[in-house]
Amino acid sequence: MIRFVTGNEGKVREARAALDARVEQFEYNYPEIQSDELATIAAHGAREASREVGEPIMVEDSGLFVDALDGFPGPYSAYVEGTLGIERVWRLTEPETDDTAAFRSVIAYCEGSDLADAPTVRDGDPPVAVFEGRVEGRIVAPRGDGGFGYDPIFEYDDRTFAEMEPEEKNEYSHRGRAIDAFAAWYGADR
Ligand code: ITT
Repeated sequence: MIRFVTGNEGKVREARAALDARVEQFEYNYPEIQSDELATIAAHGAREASREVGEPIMVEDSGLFVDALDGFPGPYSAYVEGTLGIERVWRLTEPETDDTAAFRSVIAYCEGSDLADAPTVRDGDPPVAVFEGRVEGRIVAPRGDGGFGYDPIFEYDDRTFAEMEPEEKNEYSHRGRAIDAFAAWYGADR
């Protein structure tokens, strides 16, 4: 059983859809460091949480990167969602000619022991394996009431993520892709 340390139930629903019952939500409010790099934030969070929660453990850090806004809100997406709100992020983008954006996700996983067979490992104590996923789309006026967070303003192939069923969003989404990369390494037999 992997403990997914997050306060975000939307993330847990999506991880479960891809990894079955092998994921259990664990709420532990670890201090999130500030960095421009999602992998640095996620790896640091996994180390902090593993000391408190034990292992195996998974932390995910994600964000929306709007091209016309030079990647804003990026690693600050949760803060901006809570302060400006998603509609104002759409309004900031609306006057721009370029409406493209990407969601990015980094999963950090540690189980205490050596992870040398993982494709990307951040050395440290304990070592942390990281898996990344990314999806490109467009920022649009809010539509749909599924999903969570910025889903209503992120359009992929003519529909927003909030207009898709969770399984369908998982097929295309940054988190779905990061989880697939993780699952391909983690395997079915643990
Ligand atoms: P934890 O840190 O507890 O896991 P969080 O929601 O604070 O939960 P992050 O720090 O990783 O997560 O912030 C990610 C932000 O990006 C947050 O505002 C999310 O709503 C948003 N986000 C991430 N993935 C998303 C997705 O698939 N759809 C919509 N918004 C997403």
